[in-house]
Amino acid sequence: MALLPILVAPDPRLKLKAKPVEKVDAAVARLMDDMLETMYAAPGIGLAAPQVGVSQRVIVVDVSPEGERNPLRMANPEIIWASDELRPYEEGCLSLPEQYDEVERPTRITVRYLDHQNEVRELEADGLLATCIQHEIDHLDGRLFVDHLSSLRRNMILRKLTKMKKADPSLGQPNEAVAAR
Ligand code: K1U
Ligand code: ZN
Repeated sequence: MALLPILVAPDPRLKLKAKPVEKVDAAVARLMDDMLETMYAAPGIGLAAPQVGVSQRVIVVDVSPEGERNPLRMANPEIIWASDELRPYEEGCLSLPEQYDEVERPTRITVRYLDHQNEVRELEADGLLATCIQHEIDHLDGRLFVDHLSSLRRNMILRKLTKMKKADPSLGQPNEAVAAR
């Protein structure tokens, strides 16, 4: 398995709509495993392929408490039902380091996807799992959590990150650059 560099916004690759996976073959299953390793190392509770520069509809999620692991690997995830009830949650994002803000999303969802063995599955999710899956599917459509905020707040966060990247050009670069910090 391999650790993959995570892109930091603003980056045009984070704004693209990712392409559906035709089949979860060995290469896609390997990508899922590398993304999980990268997510656990970050650490994070989710990761979408565009965040590691791969424009494919693949996400991984694990919202288990520390010390437990229940990884979910999903290709072509689709929300087929969402509750009218919304819940606010203070979100973070590995592509927006050190930035947090409240986003409201449906409390409960049903998601259909292909698992790491190319089997079609459906999952009913609520709470943090539902929030995280929706955040990751947003990445596949080129949307970041800041796109749910006012343009004033979004631009403030993106300007801060532009400054952080200027001050530390290794942010979001491959691991050799991180190791050299
Ligand atoms: O997509 C991402 O960038 C990952 C992101 C997922 C997420 C967080 C919060 C709400 C919705 C989606 C993160 O994992 S940010 C880091 C984080 O939340 C966390 C890190 C360590 C322990 C617990 C949480
Ligand atoms: Zn994110």
